Amino acid sequence: MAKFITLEGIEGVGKTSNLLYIKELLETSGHDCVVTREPGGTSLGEALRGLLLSHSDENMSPDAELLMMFAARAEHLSKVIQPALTDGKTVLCDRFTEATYAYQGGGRQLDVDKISGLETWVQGELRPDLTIILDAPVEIGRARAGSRSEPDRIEKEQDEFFQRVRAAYIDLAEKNPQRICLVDASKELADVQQQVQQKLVEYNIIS
Ligand code: T5A
Repeated sequence: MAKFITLEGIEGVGKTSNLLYIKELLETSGHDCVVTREPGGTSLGEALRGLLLSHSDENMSPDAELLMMFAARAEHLSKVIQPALTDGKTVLCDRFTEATYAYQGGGRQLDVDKISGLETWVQGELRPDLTIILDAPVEIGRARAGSRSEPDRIEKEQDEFFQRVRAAYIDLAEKNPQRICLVDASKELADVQQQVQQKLVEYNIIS
């Protein structure tokens, strides 16, 4: 029964709004769920998240950013994700390595081989059973996210950065259709939730 499910997308596209809904669907189907997030999910990971997202004017080097994402991930896998899966629990994670391919690979334009090397080192063979990418045009995500607090360090990037992030996500879904899918998140929340439910059925996570 244990499954590893991740939720992805550009800023403001509705991950937080859909996370609880997915958890409820999973629990109704008998999954014992652990909900977590990246960067974060452990005390070290949350401390790294604070450094990664803090309102700093310092120009963090892209390599340092990449390595911190994977440092947080190594801790998260060892302390939370692997133990939960071993225990038969389903892990529902707000962002994971596909975010690194999209943000550090697409957005920052880092060499994808660096990312896949770290992915193999930190994760071995482990990949999510299903990654749902909530996809919407950058303007929509920006407008939704903009109604909240002051932007964090990554949210301060220009639209072109997020266009590259979105394109990288779409590319990941096209290249890995057996475990990564896109949902049209530009629609109303009820419609998005219906699409999400269909994907969970289609990928045999719930019946
Ligand atoms: N990061 C992360 C990397 O660069 N590399 C990595 O490897 C990893 C793991 C993390 C940041 O770190 C980066 C990516 C991120 O920049 P985060 O908190 O996970 O940050 O991500 P954010 O994208 O900042 O999360 P947000 O909270 O901004 O976006 P959500 O969760 O997608 O959006 P949500 O649900 O809060 O919705 C935003 C607003 O829109 C409304 C909601 O009510 C809310 O007001 N809304 C809708 N309105 C209309 N129609 C719909 N369908 C709606 N859905 C939501």
